[in-house]
Amino acid sequence: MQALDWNGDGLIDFYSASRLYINQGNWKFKNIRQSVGLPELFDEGFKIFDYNNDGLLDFLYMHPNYGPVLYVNHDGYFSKESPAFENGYCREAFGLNVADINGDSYEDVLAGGGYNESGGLAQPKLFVYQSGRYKSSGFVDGFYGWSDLVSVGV
Ligand SMILES: [Ca+2]
Ligand SMILES: [Ca+2]
Ligand SMILES: [Ca+2]
Repeated sequence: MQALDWNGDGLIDFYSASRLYINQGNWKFKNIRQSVGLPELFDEGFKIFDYNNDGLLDFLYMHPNYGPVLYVNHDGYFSKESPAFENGYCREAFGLNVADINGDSYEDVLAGGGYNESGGLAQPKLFVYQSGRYKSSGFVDGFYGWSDLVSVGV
């Protein structure tokens, strides 16, 4: 679950379990997921943030078999950006988070481990933002672990 002011009206909205709830005041919330083009999905973690710094919040989720999947916000409607991740292979990977690791003002993505293509335990992956895409980085190296062993200060 993530709480944020989706529409900038000063009231906190939230996303949880494929539902984007807009706060209408007086403790009333309306799910607008379908009307903004976001899919109904099973995720292993997600993050809503402005990936391309255009002022519109975008949606990133961890597909348990395919790795991170990005939906880009185009004037309030989302379209799947594919493939936005270089070497994004993940299987049974759990969890992701974003932080600007290299200080270029664009959020980078840290994805949990899971398994690699040969069936062994995968290292957590760091994807660094570069010109609208994410490039896999060797920054995270030398240990194996599940996503709950990884923490990024945000
Ligand atoms: Ca709001
Ligand atoms: Ca954006
Ligand atoms: Ca960055």
